[in-house]
Amino acid sequence: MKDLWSISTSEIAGDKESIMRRGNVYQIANGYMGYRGTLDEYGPEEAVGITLAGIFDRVGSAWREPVNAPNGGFTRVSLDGVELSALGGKVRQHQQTLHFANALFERETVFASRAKTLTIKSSRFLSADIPNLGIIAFSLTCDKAAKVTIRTGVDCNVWDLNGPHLLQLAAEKRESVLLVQGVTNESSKHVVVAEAVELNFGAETNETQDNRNLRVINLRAEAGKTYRFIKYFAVFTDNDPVGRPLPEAAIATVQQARLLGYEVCLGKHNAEWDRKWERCDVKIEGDDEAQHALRYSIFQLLMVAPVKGSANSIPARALSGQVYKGAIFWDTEMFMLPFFLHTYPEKAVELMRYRIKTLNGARRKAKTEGPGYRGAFYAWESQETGDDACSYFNVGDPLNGRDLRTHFRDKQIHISGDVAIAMWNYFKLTGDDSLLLEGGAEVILECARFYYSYAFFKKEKGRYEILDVVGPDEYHERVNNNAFTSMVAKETFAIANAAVDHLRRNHPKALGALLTKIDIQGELRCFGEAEKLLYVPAPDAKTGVIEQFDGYFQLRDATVEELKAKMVHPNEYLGAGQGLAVPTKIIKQADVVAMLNLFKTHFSAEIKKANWEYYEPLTEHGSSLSACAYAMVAIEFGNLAFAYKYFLKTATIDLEAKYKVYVGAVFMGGSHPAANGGAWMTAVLGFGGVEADENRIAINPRLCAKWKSLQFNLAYKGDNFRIKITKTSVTITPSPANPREHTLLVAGRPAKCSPGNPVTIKYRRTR
Ligand code: IFM
Repeated sequence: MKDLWSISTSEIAGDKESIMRRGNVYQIANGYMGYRGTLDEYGPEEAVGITLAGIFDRVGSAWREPVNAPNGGFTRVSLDGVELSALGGKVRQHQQTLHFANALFERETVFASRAKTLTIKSSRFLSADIPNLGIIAFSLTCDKAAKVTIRTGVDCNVWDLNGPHLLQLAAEKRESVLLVQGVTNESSKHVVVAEAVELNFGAETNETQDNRNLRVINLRAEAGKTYRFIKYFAVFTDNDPVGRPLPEAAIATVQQARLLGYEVCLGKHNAEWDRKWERCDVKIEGDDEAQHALRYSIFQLLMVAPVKGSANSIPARALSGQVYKGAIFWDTEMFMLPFFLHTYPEKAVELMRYRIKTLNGARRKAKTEGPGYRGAFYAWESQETGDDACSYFNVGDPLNGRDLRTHFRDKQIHISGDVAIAMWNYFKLTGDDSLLLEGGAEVILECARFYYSYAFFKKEKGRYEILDVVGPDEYHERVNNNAFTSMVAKETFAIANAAVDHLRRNHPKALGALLTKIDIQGELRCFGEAEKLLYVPAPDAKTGVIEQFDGYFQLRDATVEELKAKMVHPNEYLGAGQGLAVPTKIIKQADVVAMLNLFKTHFSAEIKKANWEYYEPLTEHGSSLSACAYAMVAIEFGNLAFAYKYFLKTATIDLEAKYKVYVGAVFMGGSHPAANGGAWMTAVLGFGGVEADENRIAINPRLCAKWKSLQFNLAYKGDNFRIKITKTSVTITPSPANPREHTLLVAGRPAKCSPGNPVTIKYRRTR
């Protein structure tokens, strides 16, 4: 039977591409850093990476990217003078496992050399309790007496796409702790790694060569005896508010951990993970494949969720490396946030604080990006300051190496509305308006201000239009009246008006101060008018189909297969100036369908069906965000079989690791947290039929054929509920700690839920 809490393999990934994919699939992370799923003895060639959240660097004119820390987890062993590596052709047996329950990576490898075997075992975790800390238990056993040398310590030869990022690297040993310090090239931020061991065998010397700070332990290993040691490493940077020199903080962290010992540290780490799963696990009865893939997806999100107080967000490739510049896209607000909002609001608040922290960057972008733009134009690819990391030439042509002009940065303006909607959803679902007062309302108003400065009033039509944009379908650039973008802009005006109303009623003083601070009083009236008069393409009266943008219906008919057959390079980009998709109706990803999903209560099931049927055959699904949007809309009109197929596609994206790793000439390989969030959304909001707003939670279940039951937790306005859905009933168990009664709507019927008392409501499947 499949273990639903782990993944495992006995194969060694040998070629570059497989090593890269394996490193993503088996990564561990704790929000502060991600450690790729590579083996202890690997180096930069095998893309070992300890990628740090929220610290970026740029070398020359190359793309700015997150910094990888020196590898404090490095260990390499020699047997009778022969250095062992899983890639060295001496492996007799290998097994590696990643445990979802506590993000523990284990490997066991048996090497055979000169008639002797040596078994290496290691278990590694990044502490969920102390974010700067990583711990590895390492052991080796020889079947015959042998001379063994262990080199363990900190390897500064880090994998970089556009590095090197750390300059002035200095290595030393303070008492028994190895220390490495460096500064980033662009903004001189310090990065410090300390390593301590708990080791009581062999003779130890120190070796600082080849850019490594190592202990060399020589021992005469006895036959059959196991030699075990524990490594503790800590990473600190100038982003950590430690209030003392970073080396001191790093040394103290590893020394304290060593004092506590492996078991105690692991126990604390496990306790944190138990709490995460207690709140966030989803149980599917009757479908192990779906259960496993969904759990892996949730696991990925939990691992990379920002550390408390960091105001960091989650990059589009999470912490799986420097890919995609470690940048934060709309992926976070639209695809990951719902999971955190519904299960783990303490993480959602960090994601939203990140947008408050980067508001000034968004203001700078508005000022510099276009004529007369005002307010907040959020970065398409956002890093630590909120200035845009997206280049005007963001895709390379794999045929000739030339840069292609793309308009992701300057025209994909829906990003600001995505942020505003997310900010408002945080308030609606948590009931907590403190974030609005902390800067959230300012974000919303500045986003509305941006759209007002961008919108064009067509006198002859008496309406505002949003012109010259790129919607989610990036294959068609600079289009007018893109339905998704216009709808998001309209909603932003509505939210701005609602936020002002809320503050006026509840925090009039704070509202007054905010309006004065950003000098926006005079514009509020305009937002009201824009909310009413902003044009959004409507469903066609006959067909119900919404035109994706002006003129879309006039584009050439084509099929995805036809375009693919015309490609002259496997990584060819289908958009930008001359892309094959540009003159055709072929779209990159859900666009109108993404809108129908985001604004699901605005449209009937018939409209959803009509648009889904029209657009799905025209969609390349060239982005990992696409499948879940199509799955969720399919559920809305009852195509559960399709939805299930696309749910699996989304949920297994990183398990199967078969996604494309090049967009044009640009390497994009890494994990896909937005798809992970999409898997959760499809299961809980889609099949579970959960729909929460500021007034209530409604549950309209549409379980797919295979699922006997679906169980999950919901956090709502500070209270918690456990929900179990079967094919005929919904059982709601409100937490006994809830301070009040709630009324949930189950298949349209009110269910009174008082603290601690389970309620079961029978329902009939309508589709
Ligand atoms: O944000 C997405 C975009 O919509 C399509 N290309 C990939 C980006 C990051 O996932």
